[in-house]
Amino acid sequence: MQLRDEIDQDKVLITAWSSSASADMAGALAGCGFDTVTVDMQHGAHDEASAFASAKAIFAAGKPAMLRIPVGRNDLASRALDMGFEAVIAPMINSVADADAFAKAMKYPPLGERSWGPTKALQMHRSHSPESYFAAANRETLALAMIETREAFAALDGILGNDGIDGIFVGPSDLSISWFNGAGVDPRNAELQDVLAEIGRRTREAGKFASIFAVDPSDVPGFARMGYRMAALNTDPGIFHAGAAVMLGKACA
Ligand code: 3PY
Ligand code: MG
Repeated sequence: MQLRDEIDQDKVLITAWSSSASADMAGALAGCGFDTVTVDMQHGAHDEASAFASAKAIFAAGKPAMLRIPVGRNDLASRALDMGFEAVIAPMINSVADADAFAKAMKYPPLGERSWGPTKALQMHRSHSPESYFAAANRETLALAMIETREAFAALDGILGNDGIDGIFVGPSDLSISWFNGAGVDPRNAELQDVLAEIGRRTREAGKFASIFAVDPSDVPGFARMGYRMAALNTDPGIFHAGAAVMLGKACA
């Protein structure tokens, strides 16, 4: 599948973040030059219908679709793969047990307990027969565990040690809340950057894929030096605001 191919090339990928419950908007983001689009069911407005329609729209625009599930909704993780999403991001994976439960839902036996039924995925990925999809799915679809608390940081080696976890996705906002014991939301805090660097380095050393949410696009080159190979750039309202500011600035210059 497309996302695994691109990850294997070790490029730094940029994902758009779709939070408006609109497949049209998700498809439009896919046409804007991003490498992938992530549909957000944790904090975004998507429900299952808009998320699954978005997967089709993103795929139709030639890009791989990723889904962030709400906390603990591992049932939606396997369903997302059946609907053709190529990666699932699971928030608040704070322990080895959380990672195990997520990986079980994401991977077919012997790695996990994913149930067979990739009807829509097969419709999208026509190069696959049912047999070849089954053989490829555990490697080609990605389980990304969110590291966004002190507990998750403490459990990092155990989480990375699960063969069904392909990589991590860092949530720097929640991590800052947890790291500084609720003092505030401060994802760009200087002290936190060392923690982000350590997570990136240890993930690479474990041979796994490191990705992260960038609250500011200018942070991405630094994240790449820390070992991260995917960054999410803001949400669709944020992208609108930034684009509108540029256009209005030119029009009113
Ligand atoms: C965080 O920064 O906590 C996130 O979950 C980013 O989406
Ligand atoms: Mg978070």
